[in-house]
Amino acid sequence: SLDWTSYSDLPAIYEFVNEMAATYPNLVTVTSAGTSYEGNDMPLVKISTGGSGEKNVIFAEGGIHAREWIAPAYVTWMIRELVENYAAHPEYVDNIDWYIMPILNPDGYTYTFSPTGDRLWRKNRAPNQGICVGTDLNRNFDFQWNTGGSSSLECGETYHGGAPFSQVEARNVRDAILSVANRTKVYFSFHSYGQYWLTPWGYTSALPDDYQDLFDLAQSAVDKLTAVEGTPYKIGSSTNLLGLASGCSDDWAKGGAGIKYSYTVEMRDKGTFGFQLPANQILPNNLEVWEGVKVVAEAVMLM
Ligand code: 0X9
Ligand code: ZN
Repeated sequence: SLDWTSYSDLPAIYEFVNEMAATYPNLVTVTSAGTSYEGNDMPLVKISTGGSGEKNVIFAEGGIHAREWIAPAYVTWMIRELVENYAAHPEYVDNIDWYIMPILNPDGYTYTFSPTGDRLWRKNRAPNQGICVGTDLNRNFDFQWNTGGSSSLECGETYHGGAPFSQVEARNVRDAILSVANRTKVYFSFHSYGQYWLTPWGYTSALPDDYQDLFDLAQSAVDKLTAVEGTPYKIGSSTNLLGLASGCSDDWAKGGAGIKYSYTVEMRDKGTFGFQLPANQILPNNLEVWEGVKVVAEAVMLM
């Protein structure tokens, strides 16, 4: 199993999710949401006690940006917490079906682990027309695609791709979300870094009609997160806190898939280590973020 004292490579993540399914078959089902450009699997982990098939869903994912290693490290840890620690808080799984994708950009992630790759790679690894490789998967979603805050240059770090959903990894996530969208109350996209709990929109500085609902729940979550050891998080819309960025998964989850509570969580730190967060911060990060996620889960039980 993983121990979250170091970062795990792609094979270790696959081994972990398969081991969870084998050890806890009554709680965990692993299916494939599809494969990446390079043919790597994109696992979809369902955590559920079964029953009616009508339960509210929380959909959570991490690793859309290759270099943000803390994202898969958090999401895999949350799988473990829900499953191995089920007895400590059965209500979260008894009342909610969790659909979790721990690694949305397996090709890019592998590249960040490779001695011949690049630790700070962000995009996927599909070639473009020219010499530059990769699309920013978090600019490739079909909601207000290419309306600002993304690059039209293939070599750009935020290249939006040749068309909305041109990238197979983005299509795979889209289809996984759509398969349960009618009962999904919350979508979480885990990223780093900066310590922000972000709401839509990213394509405009205007706020969604129900912004106050999203803000209030985020505030309750961040209160508990910060209470653990004082880590400050800012709450607000992506555009207002980070600037325009269109074609992101969170805007599509809300505006395209109709999921009301769509959050992007930018975890530790604030730039001291940035994307290269030391491994001894994985567990402290995970413990505090989990406190926030639990607040959201409590709310989902009442929705
Ligand atoms: O720019 C991004 O894709 C995210 N920040 S990161 O440093 N992890 O790359 C923020 C995305 C926020 N959501 C929207 N702008 N819609
Ligand atoms: Zn990111």
